[in-house]
Amino acid sequence: MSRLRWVSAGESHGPRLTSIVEGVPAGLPLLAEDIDGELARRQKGYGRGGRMKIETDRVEFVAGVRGGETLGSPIAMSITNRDYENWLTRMSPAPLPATPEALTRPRPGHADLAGGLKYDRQDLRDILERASARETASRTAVGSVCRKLLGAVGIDVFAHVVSIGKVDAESLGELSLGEIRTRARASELACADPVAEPKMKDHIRETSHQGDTLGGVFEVVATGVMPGLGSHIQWDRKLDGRLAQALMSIQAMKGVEIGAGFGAARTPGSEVHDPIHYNAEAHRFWRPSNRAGGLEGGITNGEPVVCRVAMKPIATLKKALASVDVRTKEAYEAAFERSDVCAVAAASVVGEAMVCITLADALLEKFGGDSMRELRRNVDGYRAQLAEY
Ligand code: EPS
Repeated sequence: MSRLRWVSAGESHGPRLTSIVEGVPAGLPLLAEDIDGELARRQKGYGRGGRMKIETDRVEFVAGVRGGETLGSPIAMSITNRDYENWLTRMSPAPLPATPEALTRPRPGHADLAGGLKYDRQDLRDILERASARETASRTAVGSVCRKLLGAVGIDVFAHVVSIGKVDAESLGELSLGEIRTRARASELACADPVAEPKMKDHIRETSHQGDTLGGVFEVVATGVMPGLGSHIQWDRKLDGRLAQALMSIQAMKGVEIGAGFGAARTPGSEVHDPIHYNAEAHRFWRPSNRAGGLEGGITNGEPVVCRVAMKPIATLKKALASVDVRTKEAYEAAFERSDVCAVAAASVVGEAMVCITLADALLEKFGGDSMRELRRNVDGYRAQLAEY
């Protein structure tokens, strides 16, 4: 039922990243700046490695946008890998020297070995180049287009980091979602708790000195979402399942929770489900709590959509783990490549992008729209219908 199709191509140290998104209505105002701002957010964050000093990601529209507006045709975008010029002898599409230096010691936790076995490659660079989280720049670009579309109908998506390693953000319960958003945007770690943030930084610094890496958990929140996106009628139309798939597909993610998530399994039902009230003046139903995370039966219920995502520590370690050379079968320590120590803040921006893409798809599925005028009219009509329900 997908109304939005997108695909990306590009290796981490290849010439560029390319993405194509099809299904965006005509007449959506869209500027390169809209996307570049999000690309820059993804590149920031305390704990990133040397690569981010090389790259300054900028999008170039190659198709689908004219005069600052979408045409309704596929939108193609390109982001240059500035690092490519340092990798010409190793990454050129033309035949490489007879004995290019091969990466033959798979790094535990990466796609190296599983991908090498599957694709029958013994130079594991052939796998890691595409498995790399550099690809998330493409996701962010596509997500920014979707963010603009959602913004046009009053939906906003933001993320904040709730833990790094063993340091948790606390006392967020007192804050409104708007305050959490503002504080997270101002934080180098996308963390809304100003007490926890320096502790998280210390934790990252100490872990880095030990040659180790850290994961964490971020939460993505969508506000302004109308009830009725997704559907209970078929397994693959349930929006909670689609969000989980989209978020889990981000490199290094190991868990996704919606609303109370795993906590709900340890709590009696009377403390998990959200009572229903009606505001006659506003002609709308409302809930005093949102433990469902805005989704019941795979359908949005009008409350904010809340997803939490667990990221494992980055797998490239200075403190290398045991591995085996795939050519000689001798035991070795895994190869070390330049890497980040902690990329949870960056991953939270990618999480926003994946939620934007999934919600935009569900929005177009419900409301259709070849043009923005048509989409807006359909959304307005539905909102009027809800008020009369
Ligand atoms: C990554 C390894 C590092 C990160 C990279 C993801 O790159 P390099 O191997 O060039 O040092 O910087 O992330 C990005 C390039 C990016 O744009 O986020 C990996 O192995 O996944």
